[in-house]
Amino acid sequence: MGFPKDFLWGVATSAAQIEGAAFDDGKGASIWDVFASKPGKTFNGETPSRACNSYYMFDEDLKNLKELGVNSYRFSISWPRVLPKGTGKLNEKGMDYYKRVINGLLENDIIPNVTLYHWDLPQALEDKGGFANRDVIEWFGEYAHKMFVAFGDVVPMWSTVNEPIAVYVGYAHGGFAPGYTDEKKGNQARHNILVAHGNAVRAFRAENLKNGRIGIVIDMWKRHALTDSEEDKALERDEDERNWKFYFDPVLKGSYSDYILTKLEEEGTLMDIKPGDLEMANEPIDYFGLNVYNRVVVSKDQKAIMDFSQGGNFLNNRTEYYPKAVYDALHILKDKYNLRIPVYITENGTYSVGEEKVNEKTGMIEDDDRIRYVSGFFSWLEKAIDEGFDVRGYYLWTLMDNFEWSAGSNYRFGIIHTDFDTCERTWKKSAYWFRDYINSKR
Ligand code: IFM
Repeated sequence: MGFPKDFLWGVATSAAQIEGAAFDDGKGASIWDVFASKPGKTFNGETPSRACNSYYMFDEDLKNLKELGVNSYRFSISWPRVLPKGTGKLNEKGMDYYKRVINGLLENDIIPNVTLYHWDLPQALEDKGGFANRDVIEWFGEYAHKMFVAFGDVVPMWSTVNEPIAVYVGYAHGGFAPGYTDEKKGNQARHNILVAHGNAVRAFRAENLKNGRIGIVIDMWKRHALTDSEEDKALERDEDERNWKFYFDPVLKGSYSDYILTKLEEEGTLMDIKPGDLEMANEPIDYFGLNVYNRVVVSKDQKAIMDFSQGGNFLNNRTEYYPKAVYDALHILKDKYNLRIPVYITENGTYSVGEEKVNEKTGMIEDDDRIRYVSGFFSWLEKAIDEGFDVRGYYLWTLMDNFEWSAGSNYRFGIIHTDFDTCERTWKKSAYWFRDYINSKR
């Protein structure tokens, strides 16, 4: 069996990470433009103002997509580029850019898979409370509606939100924009984004788009207790609940677990949940977008964790080589959530810290670690498909090295190298490998 012939093979990116042109052609500031410009927030103070300059270099990116042979490209629309104030009047120049991207893809038989929200809230809305303000449910609904009206007849795949956990990191931990460290605000923000997701799904249904499908993208970093001790098992449960289950439960079951509600109540950080919120978050979707990179091994015993992370099966970046993460995640979706809709792996990949070395003989970046990781992942994915899991596509993160949020240009996830001085793109060994791999599966 193996991968079906009509499987979607793609690469994924996001607007703030690649576009640049942060203040051009009427674009409004995003929370990342503002956050990154504050001292100490990102690697070397880098900002998304130029990133990969894809706003001006999309033709070259399209050429790379064609040469890779992908049949789908996952990218996001920058909310402040099309609605500089977050609501109200559309910015036609911003809309023209996405028309060009979508038409370019369609003319080359590459299916556009559009994410509405990949972390770049208009600062104008943040000034009104951002995701911590319930009005975001309506703001997001309005933005989504406008995009469905404009592009719904030509874009067949949509996702509302990419990794809702990012708003929690931004409001509760401060590592991401907008940079608050307020646990209660973080919980409210992550609840509100899930309700906003459901509101966007309703806006999509209202358009009655015959050929379009909509889903959400959520990441799973399954915790694994290092030992069988009661303490480690309790830690595994607690971290699972606070991390991925917080999002999976409302979206797929329409509820939060008693465990998390009790914990947050005890901690005094429980969010306000209004009647109807959970029904909205649980609005039926057409597919599930699963981002899966790795598992996280946990233990109360920090020394044991240190010993574990110095063990054998690790990549050069010191992350564990555990490609079975995808198989585990698919099992959870089937066994614990009884998922009956198709799954797309909407992100997976790995990174180098700093520049990868060019092999002097071949003149190429030989990123064998990335090839090892992704090919291991494909083996587990193929096994799952052979066992009957309905997985219909895979998007590698990412097309090219880009603005990796707080880590700026220091974490390089691309299969294509970006020179951040010149914005020149150069294929790494993994790009050739990926091209050949996906072509061999057709
Ligand atoms: O770069 C990010 C992306 O924006 C969301 N998912 C994880 C990627 C790698 O960290």
